[in-house]
Amino acid sequence: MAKQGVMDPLIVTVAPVGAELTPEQTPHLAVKPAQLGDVAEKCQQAGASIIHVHCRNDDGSNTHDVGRFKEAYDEIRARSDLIVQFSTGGAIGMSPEERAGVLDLHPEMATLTCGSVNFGDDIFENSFPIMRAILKKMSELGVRPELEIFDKGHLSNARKLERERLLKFPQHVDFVLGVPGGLDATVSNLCDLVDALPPGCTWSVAAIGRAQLPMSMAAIAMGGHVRVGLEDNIYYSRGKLATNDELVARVVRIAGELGRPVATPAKAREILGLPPLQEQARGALM
Ligand code: KMH
Ligand code: ZN
Repeated sequence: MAKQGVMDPLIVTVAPVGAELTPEQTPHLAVKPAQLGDVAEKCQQAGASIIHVHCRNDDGSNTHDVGRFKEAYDEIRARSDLIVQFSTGGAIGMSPEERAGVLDLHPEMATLTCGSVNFGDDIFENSFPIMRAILKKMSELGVRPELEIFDKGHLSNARKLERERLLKFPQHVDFVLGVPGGLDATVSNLCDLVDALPPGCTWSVAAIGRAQLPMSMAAIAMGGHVRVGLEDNIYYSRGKLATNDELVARVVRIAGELGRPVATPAKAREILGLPPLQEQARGALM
């Protein structure tokens, strides 16, 4: 995995859907697979290289139905080269088996949240048995994890999984900051987390709500990568709803001002050590 620096290409992940957002909150929530395809195309044009995928039923409710994820994948792949990263976090209340079921489709990447965390009034449960089961399935199926870190102890948990030989470092890590119940989205917390990373890891920041823009700017300046999108923040500015591609375009513009080019999906695969798309036996998902 490549070492990252302040002039290196920036990987922009777009997280357009999530599990918490409702269609009542924004008209820009992609509910149908074809809408996700449209978002993927627009976000790749704007400079994104990874799409983090959750799916919805037509009525907007959450689903981790494997068939729905396959439809979403096909729509995304028909209209973009983006690295497709499935969520194994799902929604609060989903069973671990349901969350991990989408791995059967052999996506290039999927998330692994590295510990339980308060999540508003709920608990996002990621006990060691849950993490081990998801990770075992990922390594059996050759799916690359992105480690989701909501709190500093999640890094300790990841190291424990490494000691258990279920995980090898370096990995690509996403710091999810500002979730009510998780670590606050501050630059000093981010610096602390980056300092605590095992050598060679690449990292990005996903900050919630109005912290998304300033924390993205900090990550760009520090040589990290960024995640934007409606899963984490639905506003472009105070009171003005955003589209996913507008949020991508803004961080790309800011990165350009700071002298950081944007990674194409092919470049992002190279940085992350993923095989090129054309070499993947599963150009279409199984
Ligand atoms: N919706 C959250 C409970 C992930 O995608 O891996 C979990 C989540 C993390 O969004
Ligand atoms: Zn997610």
